[in-house]
Amino acid sequence: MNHTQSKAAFDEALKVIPGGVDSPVRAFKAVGGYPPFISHGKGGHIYDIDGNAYIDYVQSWGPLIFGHGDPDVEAAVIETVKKGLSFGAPTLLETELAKEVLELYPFMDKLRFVSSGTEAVMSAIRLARGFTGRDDIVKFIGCYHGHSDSLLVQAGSGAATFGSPSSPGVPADLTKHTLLAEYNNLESVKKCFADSKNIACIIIEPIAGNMGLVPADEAFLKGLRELCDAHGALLIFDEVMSGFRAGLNGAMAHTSVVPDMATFGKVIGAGMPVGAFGARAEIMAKLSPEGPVYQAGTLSGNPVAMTAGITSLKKLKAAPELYNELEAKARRLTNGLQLAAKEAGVAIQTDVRGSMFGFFFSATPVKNFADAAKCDGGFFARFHQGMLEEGVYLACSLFEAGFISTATTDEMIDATIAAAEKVLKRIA
Ligand code: HOZ
Repeated sequence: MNHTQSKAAFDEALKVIPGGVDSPVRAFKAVGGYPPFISHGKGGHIYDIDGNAYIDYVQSWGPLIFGHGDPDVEAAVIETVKKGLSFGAPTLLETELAKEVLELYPFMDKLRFVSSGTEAVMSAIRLARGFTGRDDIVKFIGCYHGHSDSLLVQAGSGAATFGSPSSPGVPADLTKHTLLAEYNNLESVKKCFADSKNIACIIIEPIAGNMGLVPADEAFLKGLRELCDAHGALLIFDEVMSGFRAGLNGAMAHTSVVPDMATFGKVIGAGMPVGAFGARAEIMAKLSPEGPVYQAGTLSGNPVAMTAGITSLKKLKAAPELYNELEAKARRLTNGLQLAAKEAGVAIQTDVRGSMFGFFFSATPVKNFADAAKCDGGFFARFHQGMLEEGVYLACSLFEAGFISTATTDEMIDATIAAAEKVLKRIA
């Protein structure tokens, strides 16, 4: 594969943008080499500026459940664009998308839209603190909830990838209110409640996608619910990654545990910048202008973004069987990866939740960040490089999940498995 144009483009970007990218993971630092610069995407493929085609399992880190350039989303967005890009005033579209989401998450009465997952979680935490009148929060090592100060503590995703899970620039005065616990380890959460009587909330990715794909055990989630109830704290499900991905109602399709609040991003905007957070009316009533907890955004509820989200959610609701098909495809892929690894004598763990999949080159199951961090990053990097050269675009860190879209065909998956067989045999 020729990468001449991408290399030149990256060198040029490095002169004017830190690391050449606007979000760190994109720089491919963890896997080496130059990141392909993307010219366009169509269906299950992306194309770089050198003309190389890749089967895309990143799908813009999750939002594109219908793949690139879905004709329905595209047409609806274009119609809305013609009416105006932004008004900073209410439109009918916000109410429409709110109703679409609330119908899928009956424990929530109200929802507020923001412009990113980071904003959604940051605002949800403020609301939880305002509602309970408490300052401390419990977060899990390896979960990533965006890059706001309180949450950038032992975080997954890019923060873990670059070895700075707790970032400089975040005052210790702020992070002292973030209590850390181990994912899937209830005792570690009990210890937090023993240490502090000031816990406003537990925030968790019920299906973690930022330390690779690591779902929470049902008994663990039930234990969190009980602890929150016993101590008057709120349980927040961060569904920025799993929302409308793990199932039509996200992680709720996989657990009987009902949280107090949920946060969203990615699929809710179908590729446009959107986030949202919601809860029952009593909690949302504390939010300005109904209540005193302040939160705002000029572009919040942007009409173009709302349109993309409405079109996407309506399509998903009209064909909920899509989730079975997506899951079947994800399993076809992970089963194939398992066979390819076995043939090459490489240990692998795989998991699937709806259209999300994950794999770890590990001989033992991965239940938390410490397990994930034991995996050989160098081996992952060689696998990633090999797959890229075979035309398969995987997330460029072992601390990320993969995504299947409705445009990902069985042929693409079989080609991916064939590529994995070749690469694993070579690098094993
Ligand atoms: N938050 C995304 C999912 N882990 C990664 C995308 C990014 O950091 O740019």
